[in-house]
Amino acid sequence: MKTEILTIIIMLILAAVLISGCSQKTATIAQEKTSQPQELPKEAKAQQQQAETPPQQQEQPQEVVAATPQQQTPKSYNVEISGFAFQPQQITIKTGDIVVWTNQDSVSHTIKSDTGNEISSSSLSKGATYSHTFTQPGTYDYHCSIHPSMQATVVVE
Ligand SMILES: [Cu+2]
Repeated sequence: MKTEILTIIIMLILAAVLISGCSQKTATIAQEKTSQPQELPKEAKAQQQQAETPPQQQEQPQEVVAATPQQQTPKSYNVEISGFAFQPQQITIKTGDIVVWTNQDSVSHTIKSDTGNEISSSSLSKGATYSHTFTQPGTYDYHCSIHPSMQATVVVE
């Protein structure tokens, strides 16, 4: 009798344990199912898409206004050598301008800087020319090496 009762009790306990175990299992499964939020993945997806799509930049290309440098085209100035004199005796030009000397005398002349050798021509016979481009501002005094009394000046601004 005692063993029968015991076995019944054990069986009951086992059954109880099994039932409770099963119910617990199902309960956890149900919990797992319900605990998975169904809306979150959508939101996450939307956020991802937002992150992936590059922000539309409304940057309009700035108009590049090219600064037009006021570069003056070099001018050419004529100096006549006539009557043992430079004419005009003084000229004022801009940096980059050209001076062209033309000997009108039947006598040969030269054009030489008083100091330095910015201006230095060979001996110019009648009709010959000498030209020089002045790239640096300054006052350039010059003379004829054959006739030192022939003196003149180029002022470069
Ligand atoms: Cu001379």
